[in-house]
Amino acid sequence: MPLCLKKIAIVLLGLGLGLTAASSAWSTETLIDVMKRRSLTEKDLLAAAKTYTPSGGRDEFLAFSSGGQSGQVIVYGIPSMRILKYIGVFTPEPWQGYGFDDESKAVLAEGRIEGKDIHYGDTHHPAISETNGEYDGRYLFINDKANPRLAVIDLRDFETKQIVVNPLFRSEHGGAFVTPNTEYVMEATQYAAPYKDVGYVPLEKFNDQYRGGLTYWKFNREKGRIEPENSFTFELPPYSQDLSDAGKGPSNGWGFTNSFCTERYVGGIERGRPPFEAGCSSKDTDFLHITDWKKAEALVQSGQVKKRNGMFLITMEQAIANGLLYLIPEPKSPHGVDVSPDGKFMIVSGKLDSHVSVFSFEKIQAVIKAGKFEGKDPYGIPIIAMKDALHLQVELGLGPLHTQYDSKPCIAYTSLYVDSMVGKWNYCEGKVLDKLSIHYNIGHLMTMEGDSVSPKGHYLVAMNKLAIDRFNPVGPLHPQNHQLIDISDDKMQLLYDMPLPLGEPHYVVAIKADKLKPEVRYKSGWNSRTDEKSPYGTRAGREKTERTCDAAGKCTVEVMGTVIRSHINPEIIETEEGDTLRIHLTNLERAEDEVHGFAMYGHDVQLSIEPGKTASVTIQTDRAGVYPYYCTEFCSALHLEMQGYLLVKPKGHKAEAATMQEGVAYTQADYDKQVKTNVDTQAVIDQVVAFITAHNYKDFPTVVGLVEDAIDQLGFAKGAKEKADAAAAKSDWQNAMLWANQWWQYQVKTADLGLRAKTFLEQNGAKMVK
Ligand code: K7E
Ligand code: CUA
Repeated sequence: MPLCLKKIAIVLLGLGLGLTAASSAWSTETLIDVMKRRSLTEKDLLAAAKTYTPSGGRDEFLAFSSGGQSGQVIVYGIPSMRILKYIGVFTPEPWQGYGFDDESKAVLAEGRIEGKDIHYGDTHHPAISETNGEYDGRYLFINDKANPRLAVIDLRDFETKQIVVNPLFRSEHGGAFVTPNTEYVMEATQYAAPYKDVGYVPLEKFNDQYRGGLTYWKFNREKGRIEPENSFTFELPPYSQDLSDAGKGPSNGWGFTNSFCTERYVGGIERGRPPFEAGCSSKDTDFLHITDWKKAEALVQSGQVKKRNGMFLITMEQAIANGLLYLIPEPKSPHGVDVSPDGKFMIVSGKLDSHVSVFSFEKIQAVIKAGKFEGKDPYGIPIIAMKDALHLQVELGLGPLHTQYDSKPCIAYTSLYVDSMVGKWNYCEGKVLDKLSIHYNIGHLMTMEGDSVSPKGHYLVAMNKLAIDRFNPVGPLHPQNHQLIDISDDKMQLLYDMPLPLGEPHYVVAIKADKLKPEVRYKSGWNSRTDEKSPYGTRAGREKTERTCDAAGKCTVEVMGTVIRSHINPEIIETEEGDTLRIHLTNLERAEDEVHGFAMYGHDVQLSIEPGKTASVTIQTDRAGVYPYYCTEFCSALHLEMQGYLLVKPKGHKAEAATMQEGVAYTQADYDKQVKTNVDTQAVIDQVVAFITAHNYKDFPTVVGLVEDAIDQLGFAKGAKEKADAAAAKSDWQNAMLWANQWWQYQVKTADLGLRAKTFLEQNGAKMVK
């Protein structure tokens, strides 16, 4: 046995976990055997122990990753790196019915660009809402670089609620970044362009008529929505503004946005001009833009700012005259600007410079107060000399990009794109502390709550631009690689590679999982996208279908339906060729995770109806035919039977009077046998009910939901029993047997819910109340 293996064996034995004898209880292979077989080292095992989360275990942090070009957000746990959800944001996502039900189609429609549907988004920077600079776990914002848009996701249900389109920009990058109390969400342009209310402007007029900008989107916390009418934009020079960050602590009220291509170069290879990349990197410095949003807000409120295309636009002249906008040279082609947790420093890295630059907010303010500028840019914006604003610079490595903060004071981590490394350093004293190689070409990096006033330390995730050979090959398009790094010691330790099979994620934010309070069900009949009761919410027994025709003879069939284990009500929908069909389905369940789906042949219909939700879909039934529909979530033992037919009748079709053909003829004996089963089942239900009611089940919301559903199902059972009894009284054994069977189906669901409730109570320490 090699020494290191022996050591592990001793440690495990010390914990009462024998490597040989004791472990054989569940495995004939010992830990040592597995290590040998899989060529694992002691270091591997240690790393595994730090990330492995046993079955049923929960993660300490939840990460929200940009889904890049997928237009989605990826949710995963840390340290397990298990993916939990893809949230549809700018892109339809069928599993969630996003972009398929009428409610979410309305959200996506908010994101139309100049009347066109956009079927993707290029998401870059997620941001969690903050209260006093701390992540509060209520909302998530994310930007779309390609079509300047911002989305609001509610973290109570992880659904996208709103998309706003920037009315001026034609590209953006510096969003979403929130101010310390989520008063505003920042969104800055990337590629300068004429504002959207102006059509064509030749590139020859770039300096005069192309513009950048920075929008502060006003967020209404109570409503959980952005208010475009109360938002404002800084007009900025046609530099390529890049990333932003909001000040905090002493710098609260200010925003920081860096830029590249302040050369204002326009390429044109086909015209014989040197490409953009040559002309956009010729100067040694670009500009960090500093904006005073508090003063700007006051200026807007004073009524002195005019709206342009529906957006308050603070012109450069206004911003200069009111002292709202300043520039500081920053090293060549910078990419990140990250405000330190105490709000005193702004760290900027130049992609083409090996230094990270630490700017001091105090020094910046001193220059502004003294009015001692080194000059003006071509648009008259005052320039603060770099030396007057710098705290220090550190030579960290090649291609520094983004910086994140540790829970320990003055400690930062910066991604080194060209070196493919993470650099750990002290930004107060300017000392390099540690470097770790990663694979390969890191973009952003992220520490736990690393953007907040109190980063939580523990872990860092490196978001690498290339994965190359890290994973089993899956064709020329490789997965992304997020690498988990332990930062709790002085030396960083690489723990885990996670392939991310979606888009090119840019930035990620992670929050302590216990700050999130997601709900498990909606209030009954709920429109989850508007957060209001749906006018189409339907209760059990109130299902109905109505056909109405307008004066022009155009008819609409409106279905107010319900879904519950294990049927869709209605099971038969009839329309006439040419009718519009509107189906509204309410999930009557309250039990956790009892979701029903709804898919229909030939109509691009796929809904996700979570407990309490009402989802609607509108289709044109323009071809006569038979269209099966069914539930798409395996919701119960009789899930496959959760089905129905849409019958689109030809115009002028005359129905023949006929009874339904049935496959089996039932006798009284069949009926009696079924009734006996039902009586036995009821005895089981009674036992379970006795157990539940003898305990303090009302203290467990999960169980209360299950019990409510069980009571519903039992009520339906009673109704079915009455129908069975009535048919039996008339010796109609066919219907007596079928209703007796339906009575039993309801009992089975009742028993299933009851047993889930009982198990929950047993596992969660419920107490006897009698
Ligand atoms: Cu560096 Cu869009 Cu933040 Cu990509 S960005 S890495
Ligand atoms: Cu409901 Cu399957």
